[in-house]
Amino acid sequence: MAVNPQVMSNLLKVYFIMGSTNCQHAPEDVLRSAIKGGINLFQFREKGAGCLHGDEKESLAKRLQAICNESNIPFIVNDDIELALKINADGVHIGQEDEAADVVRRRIGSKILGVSVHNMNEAETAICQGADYLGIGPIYPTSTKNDAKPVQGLTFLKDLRSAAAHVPIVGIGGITSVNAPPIIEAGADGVSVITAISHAESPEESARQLYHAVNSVLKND
Ligand code: TZP
Ligand code: MG
Repeated sequence: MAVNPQVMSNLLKVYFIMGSTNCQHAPEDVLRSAIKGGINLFQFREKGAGCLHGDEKESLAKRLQAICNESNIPFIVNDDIELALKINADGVHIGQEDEAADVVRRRIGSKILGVSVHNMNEAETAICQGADYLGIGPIYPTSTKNDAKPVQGLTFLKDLRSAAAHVPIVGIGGITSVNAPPIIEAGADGVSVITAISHAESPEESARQLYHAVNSVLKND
């Protein structure tokens, strides 16, 4: 763990994830709009048919990182540790198919480390190996990730929260401002979304609604 868990929990409230293939307009414009609406954290996830590689990928990463920096939004890179180190990103997010979390932790030092987990075993391992937060999902059906695991609903999230009272947890998969509240009630610190913001007519308005949906539950704690 490199980041104070309370600080991490606050960053997870509205966690926007995207890459060029998720956007119907210029990714820079989508990100600027989402930041205006109140996102707390951003992950660059350049994946899927037609995604950028090499210099083009790095160039987009740097442009999006610069936009995040202007607003003090931490910039996380999905999977690509080399890129994260090269551009000095604030952190990385890895899945179970990527390098082991302890190896990644040694490579990135005190940067933020997020790990996707699907069961208690994976969660315990990720925490022991230095994860700052755990990603849980897909909570609801999603068509954004074609190799997504089966929909989990809220059961694992609730079990994980009971077992680990203070571990920062974020839900992912098919989340909108309408279905976000039960995820926070089940114990997540926040929600991560791709389509709900990237395809919204107004990413700003969508991010604002997600922020209110999450905070309306947290305030009642
Ligand atoms: N991991 C599990 S579901 C998912 C990822 C990356 C996709 C989430 O995208 P959306 O559009 O918010 O459902
Ligand atoms: Mg991965």
